Amino acid sequence: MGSMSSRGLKAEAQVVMMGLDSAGKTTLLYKLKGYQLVETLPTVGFNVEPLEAPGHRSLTLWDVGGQAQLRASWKNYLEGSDILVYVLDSTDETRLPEAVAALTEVLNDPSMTGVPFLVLANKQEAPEALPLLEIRNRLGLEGVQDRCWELRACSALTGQGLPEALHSVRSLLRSSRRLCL
Ligand code: G3D
Repeated sequence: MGSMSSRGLKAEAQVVMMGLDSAGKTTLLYKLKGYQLVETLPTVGFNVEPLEAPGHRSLTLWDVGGQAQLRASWKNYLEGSDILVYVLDSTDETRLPEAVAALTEVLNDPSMTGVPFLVLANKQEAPEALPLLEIRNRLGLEGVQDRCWELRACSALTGQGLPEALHSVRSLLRSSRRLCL
């Protein structure tokens, strides 16, 4: 359990969705519900959402950043996660460095070693959104070679890019560390 070789082979995948507050995580979840992929379970403090799509069973939603105290609690939930979905607000250039720093911190957590991740550049329908290429440059993740990752544009508001994002989640879950090198 939790070994590299078991990741991606389990019938059920633990998806962790993170991002700064206001990145659009909650909106994204509600939009996905519109696609009838998500069913909500009432929870306290964080959301655990069983996804009805094959191969997806649970999703944990966390605001990263914020106080160190909260950070300690989200770290507990990284253990056993199969994929990280990291949501960025493409319109918030001011907080982009903070968002990148928080992502880096999550990726460097020992329990995230080798776990694939998808960065969603959300709010792309907004006229002031930073272009995807710009965001790619600012992420500075081109050197990441120890795991598979993807960057995709989306809008939780319009639903643009969400089918492609789900496709990426599935293919990243299938991928093994070896295949990405
Ligand atoms: P969070 O769960 O990550 O904290 P929310 O973020 O889902 O609560 O979204 C924060 C704000 O961003 C909300 O606006 C929401 O409507 C907006 N938002 C989310 N996704 C998009 C998007 O794709 N495009 C645009 N333009 N806005 C989006 P409010 O005004 O309710 O605070």
